[in-house]
Amino acid sequence: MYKGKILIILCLICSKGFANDGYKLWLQYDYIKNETLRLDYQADVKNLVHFGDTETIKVALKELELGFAGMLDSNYKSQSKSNSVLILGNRANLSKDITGQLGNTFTKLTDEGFIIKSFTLKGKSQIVITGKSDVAVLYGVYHFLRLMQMNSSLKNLNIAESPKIDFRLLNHWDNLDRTVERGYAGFSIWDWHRLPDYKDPRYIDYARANASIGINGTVLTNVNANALILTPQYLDKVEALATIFRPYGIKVYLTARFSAPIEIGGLETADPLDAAVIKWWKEKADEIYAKIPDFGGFLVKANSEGQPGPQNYGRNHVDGANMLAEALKPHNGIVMWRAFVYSEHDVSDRAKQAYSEFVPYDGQFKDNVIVQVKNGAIDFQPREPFHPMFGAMPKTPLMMEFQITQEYLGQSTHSIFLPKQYEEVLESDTYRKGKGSTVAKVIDGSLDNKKLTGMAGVSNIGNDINWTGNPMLQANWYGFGRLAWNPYLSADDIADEWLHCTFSNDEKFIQPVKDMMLKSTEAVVNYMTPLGLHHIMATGHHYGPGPWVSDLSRPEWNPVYYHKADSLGIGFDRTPTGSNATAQYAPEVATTFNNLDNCPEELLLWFHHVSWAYKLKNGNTLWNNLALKYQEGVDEVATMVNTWNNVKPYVDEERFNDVNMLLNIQYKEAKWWRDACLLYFQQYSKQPLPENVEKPTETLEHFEALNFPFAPGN
Ligand code: BDP
Repeated sequence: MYKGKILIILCLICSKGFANDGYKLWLQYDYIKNETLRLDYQADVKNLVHFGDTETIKVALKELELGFAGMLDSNYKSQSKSNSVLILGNRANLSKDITGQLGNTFTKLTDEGFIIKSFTLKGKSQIVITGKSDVAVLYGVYHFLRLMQMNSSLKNLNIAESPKIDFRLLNHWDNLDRTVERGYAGFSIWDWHRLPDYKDPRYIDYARANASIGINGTVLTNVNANALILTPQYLDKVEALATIFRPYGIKVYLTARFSAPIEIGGLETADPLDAAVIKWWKEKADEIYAKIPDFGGFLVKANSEGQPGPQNYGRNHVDGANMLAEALKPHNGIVMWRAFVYSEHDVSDRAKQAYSEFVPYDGQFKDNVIVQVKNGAIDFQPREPFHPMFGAMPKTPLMMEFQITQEYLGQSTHSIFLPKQYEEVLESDTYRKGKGSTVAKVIDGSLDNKKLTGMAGVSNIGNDINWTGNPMLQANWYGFGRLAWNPYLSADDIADEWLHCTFSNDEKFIQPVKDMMLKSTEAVVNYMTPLGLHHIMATGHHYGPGPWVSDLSRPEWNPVYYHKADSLGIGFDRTPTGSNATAQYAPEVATTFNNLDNCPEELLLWFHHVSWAYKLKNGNTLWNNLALKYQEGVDEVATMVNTWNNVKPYVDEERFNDVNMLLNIQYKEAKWWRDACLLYFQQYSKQPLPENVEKPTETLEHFEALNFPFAPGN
């Protein structure tokens, strides 16, 4: 009996199928099987010396120990005869001998930038990991561990890296009752009720994961804010989280509900020019900073989708943002004021409204305000052209808001590699100062020499054991962090890093899965919204197709508003003959979008109402091509399912099965999207499906009748 049990346990440990629930994310620190490499690493890191004893340095040491324990033999120290030294410490604590080896590298670094350098000193080979601050050292440590996880050489290292963006933030749309707006990975990880006394160890793992990719801030609460978070009872809870995150270089931020002075302050107004309101926010800021001296600041959604704001009092965004900025200024806090605004009272094209409202204010915001702009002008669609505001506010710091959670992208069921989408946006050229004025250069401040720079990602994290509800979607959290650190990284390199650190170093696994990830983004666009279609999702929860929806109270909430399909054709005319939204772009960009023949085909129906018979570059009519694109998307998912099956030998059983089941759902749902959309649009095109497009097995009525009352995240 006893022997039998041991045998079973041994079998479990030895078999490929040893469970991995994905909790460890990209910090797996798997044992390095290549013996030569492992012995080399053991020699390189045998003697670890550190300078400084702050909480951050302790955390860095602990992480190294954890990494070494996993990747190397546990008794490697006694086995190795090496006298090489691995040195860790902030520049201020290093000896002159060591800093002397680093030349003038420090002058090029920001406070968060790190150096990893090999040299020989007093006959010993040494590697130093350093920077101007302890957090920089921690970032260097994570980079070093990543090199090991990727089985890269540790010889002749000479790395110096600073983040190109200052504020690298997750935005949690988490409510105080632990539901997560647009969250598909369970409930919020913030256990508000049991905070501040119960400190879930998961908070530390959250901080480790973020620090490992350079994320340095987290907005804890939903943009649709609850004023209660600003009451003393909740601020104590926030303080507990801030204290846990501090050693990891992560600051906390909160969403500020504009009407808080009324709701929790007992005032009669929240008018930003009212003296009592100004005083209330100043005192609130002082109160927060007394508890949390490094509090980051406020994120504000005002006068958007029913949220209160300065316009309720006849004031404007500048009045509102600057009033809060004044309150935070003495404490070095910032205001991130969101530009996601559109109104049912404004009959102009929704895509134009944020630009119209904000661009006239360029240069009027205080210097601790940064305007946070979504990547596109509508709302986190599978594909959007870049937001025209990025090319139009040279005197205002603009922060990018990407969505990591997949509100419009199959939620946590569909595998899509979002860095590919982010890369496309960041590489887009605004032409504001001629060719090469990319969105990345706007965001990192280099185009107009801006002082505040930032990138936010709406988090896909919940309390699911694997954090993101789908192991493949951890890559989007990872990739967001890496791009916030360096918006010029390629999606390809990010996928490569993530796969090595998360799954395996075996190229037989890496190559096919990387290929699958890189193609997944286009696949999703194709089976949901090809050729520039957008916002044709079902109502409310946005789960599944709903191009037929036309009866919602606000016109711009209806899919028919966006696709405008009729007997003549399909698409939203945003050229001068239509809404003229293209006029918000630089002339070079507008000309390209305006011209039916030059407009990138993947954005065709975003900018043009095109006849069903219009011939695309490949000679197909629009109708046929649309149908073929839907089919292409479905076929790509079939390939994804196949690819994943083929790499089974390289993946632990638990994550293999998880991803496998999810990919099969994605395949089923891709077909659902294709069939529902094509049947609906066919009513207008009145043409048969081209050959090679599978015929739907259900009717349009069937799809229209589907109902998901409890779809998550709504
Ligand atoms: C929309 C979401 C809504 C958010 C809003 C926002 O549907 O839940 O509150 O964006 O970004 O995409 O404020």
